[in-house]
Amino acid sequence: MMALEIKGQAIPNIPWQDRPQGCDHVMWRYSANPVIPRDLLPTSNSIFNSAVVPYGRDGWEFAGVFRVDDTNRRMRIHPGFSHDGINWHIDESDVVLTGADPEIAAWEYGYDPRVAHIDDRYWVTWCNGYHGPTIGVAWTEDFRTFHQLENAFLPYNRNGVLFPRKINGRYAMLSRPSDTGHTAFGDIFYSESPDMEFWGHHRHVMAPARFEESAWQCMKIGAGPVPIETSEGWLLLYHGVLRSCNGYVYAFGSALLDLDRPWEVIARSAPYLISPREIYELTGDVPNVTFPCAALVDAPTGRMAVYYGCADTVTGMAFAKVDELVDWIRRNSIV
Ligand code: BMA
Repeated sequence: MMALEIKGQAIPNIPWQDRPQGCDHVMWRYSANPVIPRDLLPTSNSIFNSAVVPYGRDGWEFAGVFRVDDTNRRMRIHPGFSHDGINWHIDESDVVLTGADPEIAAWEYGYDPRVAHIDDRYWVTWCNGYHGPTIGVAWTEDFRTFHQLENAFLPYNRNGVLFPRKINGRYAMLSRPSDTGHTAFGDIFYSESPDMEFWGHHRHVMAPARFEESAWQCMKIGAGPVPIETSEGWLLLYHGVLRSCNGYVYAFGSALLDLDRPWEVIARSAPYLISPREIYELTGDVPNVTFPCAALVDAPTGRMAVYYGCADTVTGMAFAKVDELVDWIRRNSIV
């Protein structure tokens, strides 16, 4: 095994479960999945594609923003807090956004949030309704008040994911241009910004894979959790979609991106890490969906805990060791 350095903080209390006996997969599911049930709130229809970070404040150890679809089937984002990263206290009301131009602030819908801790702020990006889906941006220090900026891109765009630090002096974001519907295409692009408002320097990162090579990611792909910085490159988890005779199937895999030029792909896994298999991934409001939006990493041990939406209904967790994962990507790369 290579000596891999992980740039990030220690999370000694990271949620964790050892790889089960007899399992030889590089990533394994939490045995008590799902960790967040659909009806945790009195008015929730489903709680899934959600993002968490370490947060040692107000007596909590972790905080996050959660995709909560309510019983009107409106898509909303709610703050949540946890002592152990597994049992969550999610606010009944959705996030309070302040400071935006009223034109932008008019709330249509918000879903699939990600959170990046950059310097002393937690930056939230999400799929924000503004004449179609685009990328909303806000920052918070306390997960109570969220300061909203301009939308990052023109519609239509989804899966906006910030890097956890500036790259070459600018904020950096991955995103996936799309359409107004259930987009049947999609590549991952990279963009830079000096101020989190104006985005440019757009670069192509990855297209869907060739069907013959890696079918689970042959229709569209989109960035998942905030990338993890390692000495081998940025470790990216991303979802990929296959169109079966029964509809879309959402699995996820991973790639390594160049540290200084993250639009250059060093390696990319041909096999998936997780694909719908368990009953809570196979059945729900949208069957056959595993959709990662966050990963915690304890830098000293390389333990990684991934949060992923299951069948657009509940939230599950999976685990891996970062050094084993990087090694696995390199050994199974289609690049
Ligand atoms: C995508 C997004 C995700 C969802 C997925 C599967 O377009 O809406 O939130 O998990 O479809 O329905």
